[in-house]
Amino acid sequence: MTPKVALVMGSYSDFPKMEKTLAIFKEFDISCEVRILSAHRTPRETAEFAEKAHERGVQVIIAAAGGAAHLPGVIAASTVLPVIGVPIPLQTMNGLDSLLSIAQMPAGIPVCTMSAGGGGPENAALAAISILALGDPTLTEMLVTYRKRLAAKVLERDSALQWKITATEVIEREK
Ligand code: RP5
Repeated sequence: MTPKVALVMGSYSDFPKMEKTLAIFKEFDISCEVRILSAHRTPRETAEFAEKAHERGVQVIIAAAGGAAHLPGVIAASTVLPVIGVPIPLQTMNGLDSLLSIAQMPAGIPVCTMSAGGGGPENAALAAISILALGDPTLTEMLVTYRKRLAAKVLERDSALQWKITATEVIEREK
């Protein structure tokens, strides 16, 4: 069966930064088609991929690129599937170039843009899963559980911090 999500990267050099996206898909037991296609170096193959994605059964496309990051926009130009763009920070401008290249799309051709660096790669997977979850109650449940786990981790750290502050105060008082 064809995977319902596709992850496309502009270069193999983007792959290490996008492994977190694949880890989230693995956690949710979602298989993902993974490709390297460049808007500039392989424009024909990129357009062909985007044009045929729908008929292959792909429902959401994640496109990651850095620098003059046209890949998500070029893919979005050739499909009406939702496209989630992930700006990859390169050394020169720390991701601002990639972020603006992906986010500043002209009206009519949307690209849902994630953050450059930080949680961008993970959030791309979670956003794709939210879209798939519209027609899949099991995925909705899994997303709810995922959020509960995140909240539990924060509250656990909060308790640990409160305990540490109290302990430090007691030690200071008894000095
Ligand atoms: C972009 O150019 C790619 O997405 C990558 O982030 C950047 C640099 O590519 P390489 O020169 O490392 O192949 O198209």
